[in-house]
Amino acid sequence: AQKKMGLLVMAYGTPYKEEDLERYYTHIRRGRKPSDELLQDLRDRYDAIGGISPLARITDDQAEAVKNALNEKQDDIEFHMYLGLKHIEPFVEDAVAQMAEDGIDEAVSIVLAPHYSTYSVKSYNGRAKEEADKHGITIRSVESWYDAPGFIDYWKQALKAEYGKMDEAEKENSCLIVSAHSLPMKILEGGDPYPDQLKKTADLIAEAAGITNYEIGWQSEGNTPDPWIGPDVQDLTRDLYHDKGYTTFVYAPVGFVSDHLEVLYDNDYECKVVCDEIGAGYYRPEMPNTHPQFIDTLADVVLDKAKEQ
Ligand code: FEC
Repeated sequence: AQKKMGLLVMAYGTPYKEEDLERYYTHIRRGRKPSDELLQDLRDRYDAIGGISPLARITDDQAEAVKNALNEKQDDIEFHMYLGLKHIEPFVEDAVAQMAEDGIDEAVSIVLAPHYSTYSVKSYNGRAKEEADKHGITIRSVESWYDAPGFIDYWKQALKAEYGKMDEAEKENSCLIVSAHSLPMKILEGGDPYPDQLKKTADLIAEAAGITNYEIGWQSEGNTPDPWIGPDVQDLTRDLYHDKGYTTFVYAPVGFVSDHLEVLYDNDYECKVVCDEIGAGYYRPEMPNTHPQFIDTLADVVLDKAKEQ
């Protein structure tokens, strides 16, 4: 008989409608209500990308697609998918409690973010485990998949498509900026692997795509007094233009996997504004979303974890 296993897919979450904005933002700020000014600023950014973020639908589609890919590629395990979000319902805890109700006692979890950090993946996994322990569920957690061959190959193809739009002169004067969400510098004190993993992804995709001009950048840093990991992608763009004379920039926000605010606004608006100001070309490859190769890669990563003894 097929073994029944839970598949816990965890992701950031996004407001479903305008009214959700304040409680969502409050949750991100660990319970501290944002000021009217901060809230308005966030509302303006969502408005600039056309209202609420497409993230909710994309996350649902990704999770469903990974489950389908898993159930199609093998017959030993029947995967039942549960979506657990970090900052809005269904919360990670809701998903695990639902698993328990459905009689699932074993699960594999994966976060829809490639790089491990104490701030992100560790906190998702910790929340899942804490709830699972209450119900006697065993969860094996995928910790990172930033170097999965299919993930690197996805970006190679996506980059080739972008560079294919350029003429030779443009290509020669172009620089690839590979980025992830910035985090407070204090994570580095504990030896967090996040920056090294981003560098590894950058090296692998640049090598695969045959790109020699590339730099690491950080984006979307929060509105707090702490210092955040840099260089910020906008500052980096200006510096590279002034110091190295690049006139075309290609942004690969590989720390994210979907079209959402942090890409559609922070890259496609904010970085584009900088490029327009200095008269440089702006390119941003398509995000993985539900690209079949990307989904298949996540399914493989989950399956490896499911089969670990
Ligand atoms: O709705 C959407 O389309 C956007 C969803 C969204 C994603 C995302 C990914 C990550 N974040 C990470 C860390 C932080 C830290 C803070 C922070 C703040 C925000 C705010 C919004 C927001 N994040 Fe986010 N993030 C998304 C949305 N994030 C909105 C609040 C306004 C702002 O600062 O822009 C700072 C918290 C604080 O103030 O104390 C830290 C990390 C990721 C990538 C990993 C993951 O997806 O889990 C890390 C998507």
